[in-house]
Amino acid sequence: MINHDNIHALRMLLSTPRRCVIVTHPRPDADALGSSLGWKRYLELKGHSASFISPTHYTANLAWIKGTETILDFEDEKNNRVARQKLAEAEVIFVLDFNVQARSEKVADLLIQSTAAKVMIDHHQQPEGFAAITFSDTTYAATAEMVYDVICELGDEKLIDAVIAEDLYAGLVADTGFFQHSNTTPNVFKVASGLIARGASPDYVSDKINNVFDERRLHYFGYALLEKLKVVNDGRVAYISIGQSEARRFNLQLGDNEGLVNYAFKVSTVKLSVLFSEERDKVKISFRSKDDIDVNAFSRKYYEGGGHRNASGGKSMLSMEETEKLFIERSKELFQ
Ligand SMILES: [Mn+2]
Repeated sequence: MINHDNIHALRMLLSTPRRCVIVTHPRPDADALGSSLGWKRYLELKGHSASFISPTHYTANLAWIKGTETILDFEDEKNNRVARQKLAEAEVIFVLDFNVQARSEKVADLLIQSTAAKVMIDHHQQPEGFAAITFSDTTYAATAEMVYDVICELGDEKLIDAVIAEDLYAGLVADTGFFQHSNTTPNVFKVASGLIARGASPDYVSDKINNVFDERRLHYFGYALLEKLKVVNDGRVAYISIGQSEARRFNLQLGDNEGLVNYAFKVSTVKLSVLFSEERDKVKISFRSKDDIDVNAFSRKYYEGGGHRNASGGKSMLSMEETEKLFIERSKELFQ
């Protein structure tokens, strides 16, 4: 539910043309990009100026999302200067799809120091209380879904054109796994229906999100599933470990592991699936689970991470071998 006092405050804030900046989380996914770019276009249609800053690069697979050519990539030297200036001049800063300022990495200091009015639109757990206006609701499947409701509550549904609709639809289907995850609520379908009515093409977006491999990457998935997938703990837990030498062998790029962790659920007994990927100084971990297996709590407890109940991330500073061994033991407590 969108809070009506917040809508009123936001309407007041945007009642005159503003210099707006939108910031999302590092390594932005389709929801981060789609919701931010859709919101940016909405602000511009309303007569505001709006810049969108990504703290890091985004994966090339998401470049099809409309508006990505306008992104100020904070890791890019030329963009960085412009982004700093936009932040310094901003009257309103929108924080989308994340809720802890420090998690914006290299943008964090500037964001924290800024005296601009801050507005959070986010669906993750445990939001920080830094924003003047906080739209934070974990019953929303996607930030894009919230942005749609906020625009409608502001009375501007008619301003949602085919570009905004497609951007928001991309975020919505990505975060619901194309309406398959447990976060697929009646409101998700209501918003999807509204977005399609306003011009989003389900077949186009599906093709752009699902069919993005090159031959090398498909071979890599085949290798990972054939050679590296291990199913343990009476078939309930599955994991794949990818070492640095394998990453080199398959020339893995940012985003190439996207989706790999979900394949283990094709085994009907698997309730917890994990991807360990070795980096220079740590093992990066992706957790996915089914039903009431809470990988958010599990990752917070053991792996300096967190996220959602059924999808979270974390890290281990131990070797891959020790990480696996300890994980197999620890995971047993999730099934007691
Ligand atoms: Mn999201």
